[in-house]
Amino acid sequence: MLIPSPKWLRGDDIAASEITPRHVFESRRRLMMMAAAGAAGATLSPWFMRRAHAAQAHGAKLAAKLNQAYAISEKPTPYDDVTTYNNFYEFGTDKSDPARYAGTLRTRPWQVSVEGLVKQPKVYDIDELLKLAPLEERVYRMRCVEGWSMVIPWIGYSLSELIKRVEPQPGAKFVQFITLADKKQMPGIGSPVLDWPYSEGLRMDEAMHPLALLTFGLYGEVLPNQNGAPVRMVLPWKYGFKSAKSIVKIRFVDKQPPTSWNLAAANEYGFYSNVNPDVDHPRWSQATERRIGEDKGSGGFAALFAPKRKTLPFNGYGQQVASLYAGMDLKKNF
Ligand SMILES: Nc1nc2c(c(=O)[nH]1)N[C@H]1C(S)=C(S)[C@@H](COP(=O)(O)O)O[C@H]1N2
Ligand SMILES: [Mo]
Repeated sequence: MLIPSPKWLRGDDIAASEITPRHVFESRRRLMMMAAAGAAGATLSPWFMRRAHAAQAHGAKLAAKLNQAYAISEKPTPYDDVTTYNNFYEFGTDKSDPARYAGTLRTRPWQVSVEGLVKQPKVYDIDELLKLAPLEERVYRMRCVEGWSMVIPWIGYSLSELIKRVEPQPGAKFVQFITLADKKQMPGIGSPVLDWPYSEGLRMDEAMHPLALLTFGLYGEVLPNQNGAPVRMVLPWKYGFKSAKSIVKIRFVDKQPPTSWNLAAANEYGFYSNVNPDVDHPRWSQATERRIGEDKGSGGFAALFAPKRKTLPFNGYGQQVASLYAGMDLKKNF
């Protein structure tokens, strides 16, 4: 077990491998990977000892006009929290792993294959996809299934813009999103934490909803690798894991597609995964959340000491999206 030194607690960016003998460190990592299987983010040591705090390098600027319809009064989460406290299991299961290890991801050249039941299937080059529709800045609340939340100024355009162009066939009922799975670029792919490639999905009407954002940037810049560069989904009314990162395939299908977290633990992670304070996770309540960055202190204690907030149905987007689920039992269809 790692014994925290004061330096470690201050969050200085020391790899655990530097202060623990290599074989101990590696077996600890293996244990954590196993503990994480079936638990989005569960690990053996408290996360606050592992939070990366190094200020993050900034990416290339990405121009976009703020869409006032999606501007909210809540304060955006600081950039350094958004880019160092991440879930991206392809780079490891610690919150700090993606910021540490995602530098190996090559985001050019990059293609996204839009395929399946569409009249105009096409392999898009990322730079063509980026220019398909005007980029907008939208400030969305994000709620992770683990009980923390952020407010992030994303840049992208509605996924519906792409869907309209590829002309779905009448048989297309669902859309599947598939992440890159390359062992050489993604150290986490070597561990069987999830079924790779990471797969997610939406019903067609959900995918067509204007809130569903095909996302290329945040905070006025291209997406940092750890946040899902060069293109990801952002679905603010659903738990964070629905928003697949670093997408290489968008597939139109007739049946509900398999999704990675549902395959890992079907009783814990449903296909819909709409944010719902009334449906608890089998192992914890979903009634409240802690907003990352709202703590008063400094160092690595952001989520621990941030005040609790009430979680809202559909993460506060009920007015826009509740009608998609009219007549459905949301306790069964969690
Ligand atoms: N490919 C892939 N996409 C993913 C994940 C992942 O592990 N792999 N984690 C999900 C989870 S659990 C969350 S909360 C969000 C986190 O996005 P962020 O790090 O940009 O805040 O990404 C989601 N998308
Ligand atoms: Mo999450």
